[in-house]
Amino acid sequence: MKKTWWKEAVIYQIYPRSFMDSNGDGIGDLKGITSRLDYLKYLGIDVIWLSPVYQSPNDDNGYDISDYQAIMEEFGTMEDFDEMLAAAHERGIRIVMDLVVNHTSDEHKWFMESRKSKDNAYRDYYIWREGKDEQTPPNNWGACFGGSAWQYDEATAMYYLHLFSKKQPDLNWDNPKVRAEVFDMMTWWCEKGIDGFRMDVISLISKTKEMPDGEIHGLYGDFGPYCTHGPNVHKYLQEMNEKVLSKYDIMTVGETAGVTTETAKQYAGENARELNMVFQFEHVEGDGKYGKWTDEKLPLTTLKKTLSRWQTELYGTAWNSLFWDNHDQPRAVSRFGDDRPQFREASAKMLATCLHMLQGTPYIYQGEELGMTNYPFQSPEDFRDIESINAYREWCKEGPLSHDVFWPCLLYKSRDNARTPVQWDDSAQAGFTTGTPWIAVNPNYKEINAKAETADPDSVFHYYKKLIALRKENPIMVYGSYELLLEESEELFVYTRTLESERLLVVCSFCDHETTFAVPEEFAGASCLIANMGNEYGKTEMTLQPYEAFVLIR
Ligand code: TEU
Ligand code: CA
Repeated sequence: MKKTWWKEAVIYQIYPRSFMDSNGDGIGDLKGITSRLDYLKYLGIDVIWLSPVYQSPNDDNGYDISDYQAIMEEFGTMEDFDEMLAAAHERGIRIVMDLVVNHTSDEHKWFMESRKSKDNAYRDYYIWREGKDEQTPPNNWGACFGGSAWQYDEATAMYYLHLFSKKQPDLNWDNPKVRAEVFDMMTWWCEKGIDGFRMDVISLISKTKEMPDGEIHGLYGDFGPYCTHGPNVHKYLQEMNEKVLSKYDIMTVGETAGVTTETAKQYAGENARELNMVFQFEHVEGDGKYGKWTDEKLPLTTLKKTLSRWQTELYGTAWNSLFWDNHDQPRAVSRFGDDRPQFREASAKMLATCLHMLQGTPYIYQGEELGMTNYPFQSPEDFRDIESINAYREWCKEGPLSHDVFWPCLLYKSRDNARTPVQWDDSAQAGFTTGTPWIAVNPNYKEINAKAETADPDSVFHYYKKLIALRKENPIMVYGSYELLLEESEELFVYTRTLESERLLVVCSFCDHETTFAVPEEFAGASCLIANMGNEYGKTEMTLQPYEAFVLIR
């Protein structure tokens, strides 16, 4: 297995709107990020993945880009960006940009041209089709944020495709001009000195020519089989690699909705000449009852089965991205752990242990290192996210489910859970802004905040800091092979890692009561690398506390 810096790195995701506001307008910005780089340096992370900072009308908080080479006014200027990049590099921190090129904003100049007439030079930059008739779109596909995936456009009396909101028209990657524009834009950023790309829904860029109705999933037809891993996706990524990626020492991670271990090897195999790694979603998306919506936890055995399959099947041939949450998912501790006050810290540390000891590159989503929790939404008006707002309307107000059935699902899975401001200290608005934040601060900020946690050696923060440091000292954490133990246990997630003669035993309790564990013979007397509570680690018959976690090394 080749050794590379991005396999050894720990990545920290910043969602700029909610990270740190420097000028009191209630919106996080680039200067805010620069002001907190020392905090990230102290935590020990190597790379920042920056969610989009480009010019955008913010229909989907920056995932709808109207100019790829300009900074969103609310976030600052290109000078602020250059300063941030230089300040990060001075501290040895790399910056990976979000590349959102499955679609643009409808306010991008390409689309404003494209919609003008059928013979416009930019017409073929997007995907236009005739409707079945004036009232009926070309097919039954539903968009990810609700409604049809087709929008009728009066100027030319045709429909354009948008797999997300109607303000996010899909680019036509089959047009070589589109690919050339995207590759030039990427080169421009690479020349600026950025360190890589996280590629938004990159598995969707190639669509089939035929676009038949999809199987009904939820309220609409499923575009999946016709858009996911489409006919030319690998060809286009190889072209991107050849023309851009291969020329720079950068890292790439593809957000590949619908990826399996087999397709992951095509995108990110050691010799694939496409991407370095992909995000897979099986462990965060297998739980939906109504589309993605649910209020139920995955059984631990299912979670272990999924993660273990990824661990063993990619071993030696492709590389895993490890994450519990991101800006699209609820907070890790609320979903996979237990955010009740008596269990929050222990379960947050347990989850961190479980993830950072797996093989792959770990991603920390802002605030996860503090054990930040889901937000106690009170009413539908509390939501800012287009997905949550539309889903409430479609499933509940205009749809088949009662408020009482749908509300717990929204509470549990809304993307806004992850988007409340980072809790920096116990002053007003958690020190995020001196003004009024664009989305409410979680009321638990007086207890859960960076100031308190950096001062407390037993905090979740310091536990993450220790895990990150351990990774630098123990190549087995990065390169060791994986084996699952106690497959059938609904209480414990136990596995080993092996590198040459060295062995790790990772034991994580996922339950809120005491449980017993028999340490395998070979680890009797082994030493403890890290643990989230005190116990006697030389013993073989152990009683574990709720959410206890520890790692033995021999
Ligand atoms: O998300 C892609 C995606 O597949 C989403 O549907 C995701 O699964 C969903 O948000 C979870 O409910 C990416 C970005 O990460 C997301 O923030 C954007 O809104 C989306 O693409 C469109 O660019
Ligand atoms: Ca601001």
